[in-house]
Amino acid sequence: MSLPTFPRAFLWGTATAAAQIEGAAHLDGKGPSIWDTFSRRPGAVHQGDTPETACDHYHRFDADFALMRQLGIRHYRLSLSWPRIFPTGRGPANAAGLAFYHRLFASLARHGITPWVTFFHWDLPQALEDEGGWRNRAITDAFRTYAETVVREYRGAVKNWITLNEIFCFTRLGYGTGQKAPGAREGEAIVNQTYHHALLAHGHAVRAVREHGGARARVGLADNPVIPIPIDRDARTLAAARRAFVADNVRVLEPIFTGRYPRAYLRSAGRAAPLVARGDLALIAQPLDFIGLNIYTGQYIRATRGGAPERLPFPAHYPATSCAWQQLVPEALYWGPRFFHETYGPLPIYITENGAGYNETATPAGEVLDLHRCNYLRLYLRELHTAVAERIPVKGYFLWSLLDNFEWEDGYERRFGIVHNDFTTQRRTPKLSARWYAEVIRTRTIP
Ligand code: IFM
Repeated sequence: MSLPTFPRAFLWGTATAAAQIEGAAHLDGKGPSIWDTFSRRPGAVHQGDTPETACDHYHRFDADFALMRQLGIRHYRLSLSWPRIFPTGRGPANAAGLAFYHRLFASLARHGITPWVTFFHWDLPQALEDEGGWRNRAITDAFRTYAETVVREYRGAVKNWITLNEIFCFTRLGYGTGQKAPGAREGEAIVNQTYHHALLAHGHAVRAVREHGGARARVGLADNPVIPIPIDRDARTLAAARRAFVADNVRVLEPIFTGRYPRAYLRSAGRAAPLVARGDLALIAQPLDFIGLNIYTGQYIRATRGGAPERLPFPAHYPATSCAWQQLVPEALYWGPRFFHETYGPLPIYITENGAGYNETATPAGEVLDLHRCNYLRLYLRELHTAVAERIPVKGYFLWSLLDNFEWEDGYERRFGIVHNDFTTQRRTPKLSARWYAEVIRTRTIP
């Protein structure tokens, strides 16, 4: 039996984020981020863990990139730390912060690894939060300066830019439910406004890349849409799932890809609808070079009698990773790209995150035999292969994550790495899944 084989041009990478791996939280002039502050709030993060040291990647990136290279990983998605570059969010840039990323990009180049750089992956400078954070439209000016500064600074090293990571998480979960930093619990109007300000920041980053990034620069967004999974292939079920795809992702994908908030959304939001100034939607809806989809799970859908989507709850004991939100739904890697493509057209798609959170330990012999992660990846990548085989334009895949790291409110309890990290010694041990992924990359097949 022949194994599913990916095209030669398909990119394979891993992904990380600054606050989750760098550590050096107060070194070389870095300012505090909202995650430095939030993690010190009693009860906010598992066992009071903080990003203070994390994987100490700040001092170990060279060895980490050598390991990536050994595994055959040639593409790397990382994020810049805004408070490392602008310690208070505004004012003069921190020369030591800028120099750190120059060293890091030089090391990537030496190892033959291409960077994919996210401007913002949740570590907002605390000083900007003190001014209201994403609630305050003024944040978008600070973001514009930050984006222009880093694009000009690194245009020689970086061609692939990603504006923001998972708008839903740092707006709704940061300002609505309070489970993520800054841990606020605002009403719907403010939450909707934080989404809108995030979209404006996205627009500024796109503009910065177009104006200063050089001819070969490309830019996209890393979004984590809710992925509806039709429970069967009946035409009514498919239509209901398509409707759910638009409705459940309306705050981000519609304004970016259609240049408007749909009337139905504005009507249902009522007085909680975001305040939109003239020119905002043109800024937000500038054309992108690709979309990044972060996909971990999905939601099964069937059609009601009237054809509306009915979202099916997961029954007890439905298989999941050790994260409560991460049910195993491999088909999400098929339906996510397919619904995006059918709804918003022929943009290249990258899976900018996919992976599995468990809490495994090493065997007495020191191996980490993460069979569950290998299995998860195998099932998901087979589905992705089907999408590619059907000519949905998925061009690459970034596995989350290279290393076990600071998993936000779950602290160091939840491990997503294909490389195990001992947070006491900082010893890196490739897990079984790292070897498995290296084989996928080498053979372009899913064993
Ligand atoms: O660790 C996170 C990442 O920062 C954003 N996407 C989901 C991952 C796993 O929870």
